[in-house]
Amino acid sequence: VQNVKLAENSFSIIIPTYNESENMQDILSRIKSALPQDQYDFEILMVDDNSSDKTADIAENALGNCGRVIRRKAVRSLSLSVLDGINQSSNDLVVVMDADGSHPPELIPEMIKAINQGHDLIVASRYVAHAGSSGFPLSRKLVSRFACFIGNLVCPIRDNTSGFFCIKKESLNGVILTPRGFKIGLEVFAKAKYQSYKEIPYIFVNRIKGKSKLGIGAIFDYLVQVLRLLGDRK
Ligand SMILES: Nc1nc2c(ncn2[C@@H]2O[C@H](COP(=O)(O)OP(=O)(O)OP(=O)(O)O)[C@@H](O)[C@H]2O)c(=O)[nH]1
Ligand SMILES: [Mg+2]
Repeated sequence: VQNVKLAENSFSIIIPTYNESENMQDILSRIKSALPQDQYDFEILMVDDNSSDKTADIAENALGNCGRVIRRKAVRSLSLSVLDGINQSSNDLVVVMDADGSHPPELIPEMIKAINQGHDLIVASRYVAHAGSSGFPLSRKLVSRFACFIGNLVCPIRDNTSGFFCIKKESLNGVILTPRGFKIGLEVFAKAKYQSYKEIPYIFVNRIKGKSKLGIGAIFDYLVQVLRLLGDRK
């Protein structure tokens, strides 16, 4: 049957934002084109950390009835923003992705399909066959590879630093997430209770507009996070 909205095609898209005004229109129009409203039933939750460039206002206008903006006023944190979004979402299934165009929303239908085939967690991955990244300098590639290598100490997912994933919220029931810094993905992949997961290949495109928020401190936070997750396993 075509053009029938299935209950399993209902989900929330959580997008953390910090000073992404230049990327708002693009990402929202790509999401809307990738997910025809006669097939998918979704809400978009942009979780903005009090951006100074009016990201939240621009997002609100562009969203229309497709979703809403959660305006955070507390301590700035990408990870806690994603958790706020998950907590306030009204569907059992959530997709988490970046706002800067690095994560192609055109992959979402494939992610939802894989969930409907019985997986609890889908990770959009740069580190499986037919995947990769474009526009990354070698230094950034090496840091990313190394981060995933040590991330494998606490979870089997190859692209375990991915910020583009889809998860059934029931996998997080009773799980206490205490992410530090940037990598909510690693925290979720290491702690969530999922029976089966799948990594789906995609090409990560380095941001074209706007500024990176990833500082050197993020690397330190990441190492502490991995050590803490290792400690939790003991
Ligand atoms: N709410 C919130 N969102 C953030 C924060 N820092 C970054 N973001 C958003 O999280 C996503 C990922 O941040 P990026 O700066 O793109 O990090 P990255 O992809 O690792 O690095 P670049 O692509 O090089 O910038 C983007 O949508 C950002 O706007 C934050 O402190 N709070
Ligand atoms: Mg980015």
